[in-house]
Amino acid sequence: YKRFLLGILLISTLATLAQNPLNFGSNIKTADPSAHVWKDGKMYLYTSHDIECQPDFFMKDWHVFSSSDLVNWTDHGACMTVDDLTWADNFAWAPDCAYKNGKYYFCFPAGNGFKDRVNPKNSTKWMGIGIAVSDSPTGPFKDAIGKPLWTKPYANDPCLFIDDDGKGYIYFNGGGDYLVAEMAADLLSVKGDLYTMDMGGYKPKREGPWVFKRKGIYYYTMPEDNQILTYYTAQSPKGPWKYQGVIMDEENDSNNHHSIVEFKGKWVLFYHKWIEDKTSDCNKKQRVTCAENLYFNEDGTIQKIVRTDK
Ligand code: FUB
Repeated sequence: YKRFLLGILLISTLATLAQNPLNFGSNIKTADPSAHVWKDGKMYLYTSHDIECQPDFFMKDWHVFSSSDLVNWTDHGACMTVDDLTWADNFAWAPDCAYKNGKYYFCFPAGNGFKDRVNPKNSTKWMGIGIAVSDSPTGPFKDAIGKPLWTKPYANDPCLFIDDDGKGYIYFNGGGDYLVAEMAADLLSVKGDLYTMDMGGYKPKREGPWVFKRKGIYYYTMPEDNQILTYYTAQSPKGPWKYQGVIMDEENDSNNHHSIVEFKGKWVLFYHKWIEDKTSDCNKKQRVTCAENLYFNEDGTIQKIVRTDK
């Protein structure tokens, strides 16, 4: 009888762990997860949203999900859409969120125009980064400045990092350089110039930076060549950065946007993977959010992660 009970326990544990892609309770396709653990100890994921069959990542809204155990998720719905903006009508791409002085700052890229792949000179596509604020981690978020933080360079994929001293830094994909800007104290504008960081001479094409701090070390992580997750470390939030290696290999020759956060004493990597959606007539740009445990070595280096279905 004891063995039978143990067997049942084992099966139910395995069933609970089998959770990649994360089960958000619907067929929604999400990408670019930015993970944060706020004051209530819950994990919050801010994601972009793939719309079926849209060309060139035409995306219209951002979503929030929360969980106390990373298995059972609450879908809080869209926290903002491009319809809420006066300065953009498309490209609701990879967002981030930060908390400061009782408010949540949703940092998002959006844009307009289109990319002409046949005659690139006819392209009108433009993207910038905005800031929206809410008293709640799940929104709704309201555009706080009514315009992008800047119009040049073209910018997307922001990571809004708040250091232990309360200073905010925005890292982003901006016209091909590894850029950072310090934020003003109210997080509603940039203080000073955009700063090109020293990456130690190693400069692959990249998007989706994610910065976090652990034991006094700053980690700059990114999908190198938009696909392979790699990381750098530094002693200051603006670098200089030292290349450290690969966190996760690419899969299906597709992009992989991620975030890394500590949750209940363990570190977790969130990322998206591309799937063939058999329920859809169109398999383009169908991404789903996944998670893996992430482990550090004694010296602060990160152990390489192999994708799992759990
Ligand atoms: O989801 C749209 C774009 O694809 C993101 O902004 C990039 O990081 C890539 O994941």
